[in-house]
Order: sequence, then structure tokens, then C-alpha cells
Amino acid sequence: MRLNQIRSVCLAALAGLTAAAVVPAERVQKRATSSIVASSTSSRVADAVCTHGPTTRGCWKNGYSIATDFDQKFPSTGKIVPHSITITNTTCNPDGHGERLCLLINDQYPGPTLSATWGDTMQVTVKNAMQDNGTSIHWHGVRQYHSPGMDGVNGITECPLAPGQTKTFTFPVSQYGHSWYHAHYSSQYGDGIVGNLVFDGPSTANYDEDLGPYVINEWYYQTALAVNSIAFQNLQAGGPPPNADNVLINGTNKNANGGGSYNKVSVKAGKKYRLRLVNMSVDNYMRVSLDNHVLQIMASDFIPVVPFYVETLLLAIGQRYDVVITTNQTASNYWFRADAAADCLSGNNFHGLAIWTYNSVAVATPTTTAYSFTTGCVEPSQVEPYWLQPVPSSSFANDIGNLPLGLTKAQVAPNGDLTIVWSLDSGSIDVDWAKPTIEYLFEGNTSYPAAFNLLPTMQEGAWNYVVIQQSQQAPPVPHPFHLHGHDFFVLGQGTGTFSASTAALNFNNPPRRDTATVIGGGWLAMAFNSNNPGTWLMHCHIAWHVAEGLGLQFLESPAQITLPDRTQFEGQCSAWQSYYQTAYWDKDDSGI
Ligand SMILES: *[C@@H]1O[C@H](CO)[C@@H](O)[C@H](O)[C@H]1NC(C)=O
Ligand SMILES: *[C@@H]1O[C@H](CO)[C@@H](O)[C@H](O)[C@H]1NC(C)=O
Ligand SMILES: *[C@@H]1O[C@H](CO)[C@@H](O)[C@H](O)[C@H]1NC(C)=O
Ligand SMILES: *[C@@H]1O[C@H](CO)[C@@H](O)[C@H](O)[C@H]1NC(C)=O
Ligand SMILES: *[C@@H]1O[C@H](CO)[C@@H](O)[C@H](O)[C@H]1NC(C)=O
Ligand SMILES: *[C@@H]1O[C@H](CO)[C@@H](O)[C@H](O)[C@H]1NC(C)=O
Ligand SMILES: [Cu+2]
Repeated sequence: MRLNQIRSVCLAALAGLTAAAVVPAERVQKRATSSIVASSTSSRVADAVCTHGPTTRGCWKNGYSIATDFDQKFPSTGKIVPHSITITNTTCNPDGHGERLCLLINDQYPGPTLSATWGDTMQVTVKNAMQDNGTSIHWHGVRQYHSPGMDGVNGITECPLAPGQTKTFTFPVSQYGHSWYHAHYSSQYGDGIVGNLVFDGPSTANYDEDLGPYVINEWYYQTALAVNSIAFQNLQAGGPPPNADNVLINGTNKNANGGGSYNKVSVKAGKKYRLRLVNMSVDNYMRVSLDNHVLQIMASDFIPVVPFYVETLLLAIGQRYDVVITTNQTASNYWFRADAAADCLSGNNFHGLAIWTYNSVAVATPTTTAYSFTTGCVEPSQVEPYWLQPVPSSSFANDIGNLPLGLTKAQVAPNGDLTIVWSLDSGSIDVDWAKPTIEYLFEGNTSYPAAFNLLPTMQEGAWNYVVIQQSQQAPPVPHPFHLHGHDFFVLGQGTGTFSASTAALNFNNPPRRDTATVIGGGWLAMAFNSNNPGTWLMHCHIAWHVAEGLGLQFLESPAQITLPDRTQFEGQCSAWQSYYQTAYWDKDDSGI
């Protein structure tokens, strides 16, 4: 999203972002004396005798189905699914504008889709074949149940993987649906280190064919690492970050001069197609639509929802929607559109276009008209999880009045650079690549540096409530917030200042997902149950913002954390420490 005015940047830095208020741990500890676990009970019982197929997509097998809340229960197939990826420093040219430096996975952009089935064990071997950067690969939205060491966040769950090194990530596929994986080493993913994750499982809507992942993102002609540095310099001088140059749909588009090519999709009439939409942008909100065809939404992030229809869909960075498209229109060519959302201050003047063609006609330039839409930068309000999951409200109602919603001041990163960091709660995050949080757990050392921005959560079984508030003095810049290790409940989102007495909060069946927007000039209220011991990053998914420090980590039940293999962990750290002594480039931001 664009920070269009000079003042806006500083105000956002000093007020908007810093206003974020997180329930302090001591107060959390006092609430919820009894242990309440999210209820997966409903009339939608998991059915054992029902075969998964085009008209029975809700079925699965062995007593699991779309009715199974995968936080409570998931299958174990005993199958290990190996994948292998190699990251190289190379060039790419996705829209015909010209070759530029790209950091790619297996020489592909986007990287390969890694697939598995619900209940499998994923085993991905990652090799860093770049000469001048470390990396760490994060599996976005994957719960990492009892495997927090596999979350792939350098400075928290591991040291960066040094050039030439290899790491194997092993984790249970406890969820199903669609997500993505990306580098978590500063803004590196913006240079191409992204790919899709597809975990087969049941769904709430039926379909004939799965068209697979469909990636939407903005594209810069400079490298993300260069744009990130410029965004930093601009921030210090009081200016906005650079504009993006194009939007890519599934990795391609025409450029402003007409070069490049559109993504093309061929469909048959009279079918239902599943499409797995994901926004892999670093800075822009996008609105997507297919002319003349409504989108039936059946999952938001990994969470199945009661299906509903929309004409246009707003996607924040990191969010996914699984949709079904019915090809019931006149056989013709139709535009699929992805536009930067001006109402989210995503003001770049670019248009993502792709051509969808019914296979009985020739591919031609469509003449179709875009749907109109209501502006407002809000996520679809119809999202209702398929599982009935009330969140207890009494402790929140009792304590919310004491929440510190005041402003705190921005901080300078303590790594010796003149870096302005934006803070959340009382401080902004700045990780130590050479000594991640998990190393402290190995050492039993609880003297975490303040810059780790680490907060304990409630004990297992109890609830955590978080309100993130932006200041009214700040420009209305929305921030897509992502939490690792949990699909959180979205209790409410609103403009203005959060007020416990007037906020419309949904405790009965709130949307549950891993990424949600703090509305520009407003607030986001979320809840998550302590049910996954680990150390979990929460951050804004705008790459420049998290690089500038907009994040914190929740330390959940340290005594119960299943730590990774210590020899492997410390071996990776020693390799990193020796590489970094003579590395060409320095860490110059939060590191994540
Ligand atoms: C990629 O290669 C270029 C030029 O060869 C070099 O300057 C840059 O540091 C390399 N980047 C990484 C991440 O290896
Ligand atoms: C990563 O490599 C890029 C060049 O490709 C460079 O601009 C950046 O500073 C490097 N960052 C670190 C921390 O290694
Ligand atoms: C988009 O690209 C992915 C590969 O990255 C491919 O698997 C998928 O089929 C493509 N989707 C469409 C609709 O073309
Ligand atoms: C991706 O998310 C960013 C920020 O959350 C947003 O500005 C952009 O419009 C989104 N793109 C799409 C295609 O939804
Ligand atoms: C096409 O399918 C959509 C989604 O099911 C439906 O809303 C619409 O009425 C159908 N249109 C026609 C012409 O059948
Ligand atoms: C805890 O970690 C800090 C930072 O690395 C270090 O200075 C301190 O000596 C450690 N304390 C113990 C008891 O190991
Ligand atoms: Cu942000």
C-alpha cells in the first residue's frame, strides 16, 4: 500500500503503528481461570461412510470430513512426502520488460507447487545456492503443531541458512487447503522466493476440476532488497516507498509498452472450477474478479467457510481464498482482473489482466466489462467458518477497559544502524540472526533482549485477546497482520478508535484465519486459544513494514515446546556465524 504523503509516513511510524496495543501478559494471566477449548461440536458430524468426489467434496475418509476441526483432530496417513528445492541468484523477466536479478526456487517463478495430502508428513529439503544472502523458508499458515523449529523464521526459530547449506524441514500436514511458502529473510521473497502449498482434503463446495493455485502480486523492475532500502531512506526523509511497476497474474502480464503476455486459461462450458487465489505481494492490496462470473468462496486461508458468492474480492497480502467458478455464460473470452485497490491506498496505476476462454471459441482479446464494486478496503463480511466455534467473551469484557490503547514511541533498532523502526505495543522487533529465540530456550536463558519484542501468552487451553489500534492522527493505511502457529479468530475490525462499549464484536462464530487487516485508521480485535506451544511471530505482511520492525513474537508455554534437534540447529548457526564474519552484505533491518 502506498503511503502517499510525506507526513503520513512519519505519522504512521510514530502513531499509527505504535498505537498497537497488545494485552500485556500479566493481565492475560489473571483472566480465564478455567481452560476452555474451541468447540468443534456442531450438528455437522464427521462421517465415516461417504466417498470424496465431485459432488461429495465434504467427505473424506476414516472418520474425518469437512466437519472435523483440524485444531482438535487430524489424520495420520503415515506417508512422508519428500520435496527438494534449491534457491539460486539468477535473472527473470516475467512481463517482458527486461531481465533483472531474481532469486528463484528451482529456476521457476513462482516456485514449484509443493503438494501433500491431509495427514501426511511434509519433508522439504531446502538448499541455499545463492552466494551473498542467507535465507529461511516459512510455510505460511502451516500450524507447525509440535514442530515450531520448522517454522522457518530466521532469528526466531533458526539461524539463517548460510550460502551452500541445506536444511530439511519436516512437519505434519494437519490442515488442508491452499497456502504459500516464502523466504523470511528481510524482504527477500519479493525477489522471487515464493511458491504454493496445496494440501488435499475435503471442501464445503463441490467442483468438477481443480485449476490449482492462481498467484496475484505486484512486480518491481528493481530488486525488492533495493526497493526496501529506498523505502527506508524515503521513510527517514519523510517520503513514500517507490511505486510498483506492474501486477502479475500467475507470474505474468503484459507491460506498459505492450511486451510480455497475458496468462491464459481455457475452460469448458457447464463446469465448476476450483481456483486457489493467493496474494503474494510485498506492498499492495488487490481486487480480483472474472468478468460476468461470480466467485463462490469456500475457504479463507486454511479455514473452510459456509459458501457464499461475490462479484469482486479484495485480497490482502498473504491471504488466500479458494473459490469455485461456474462456467455458465455465453462461450466467449473474458477478462480476469487484478487491480491495486486504491481504496486501500494501494495507489499504483497498474492492471493485472488474464484471458479466460471457453474452449469452443478461439482465444481473442475480451471485450467484457468489469463489475463495479463498493469501495472501503474491507474484507468480505459474509465469511462464516463452517465449524461452529464460539469464543468465550466474559474475561475479555471484564478486562478490556484496562487495555492500554495509548501511543508509545518509535524506536531505533539497536543493531547499530540509524534505522527507524515502527513499533507495535511498546517496542518494535529486531531479531538476532546469530542467536534466535529457540537458542535461548535450549540454554534455559530467559533474558531475552528487549528488541525481541517477546510476550508470553496464556497457559495452554486458555484464551489470548489482542487489539491492534492505529492512531487517528495517522493516515488510514491498512496493515495485513499475520500470526504464525495459529488460525486466529477475527472478533472485529473497525474504523476509528476501538471502544469496548460500541465495538461490534462477533464472539459467536467469528471468521478464523491466519491473516487479517487492521483497517486504515482503525483497529483489529483478534483471539486465539493457547493450543500450540512454540514461539510465534505476529507481523504486518507488508514486507517494508515488517523489515522496519512491525511485529512481535508470542512465547507460548515454553516448558511444553517440542524443540528441534539441537545438533542440527546449532550446526546451522555455526555455519551462519562463520559465513557472516566475511559476508559482503550487512543486516540493515529487522531481519524478517
Ligand atoms: C547476486 O549476484 C549479484 C551479481 O552477480 C551480486 O551482486 C549479488 O550480491 C548476488 N546476490 C545474492 C543474494 O547472492
Ligand atoms: C542480499 O543480497 C542482496 C543482493 O542480491 C543485497 O542487496 C542485500 O543487501 C543482501 N542482504 C543481506 C543481509 O545479505
Ligand atoms: C498457475 O500456475 C501454477 C504453477 O505455478 C499452475 O500449477 C496452475 O495451473 C496455474 N493456474 C492456472 C489457472 O493457469
Ligand atoms: C495483496 O495485498 C496487498 C496488501 O495487503 C494489497 O494492497 C493488494 O491489493 C493485494 N493484491 C491482490 C491481488 O489482492
Ligand atoms: C451462473 O452460476 C452462478 C453461480 O452459481 C449463478 O449465480 C448464476 O445465476 C448462473 N447464471 C446463469 C445464467 O445460469
Ligand atoms: C543469556 O543471553 C544473553 C544474550 O546472549 C547473554 O548475554 C547471557 O550471558 C545469557 N545468560 C545466561 C545465563 O546464559
Ligand atoms: Cu503494515
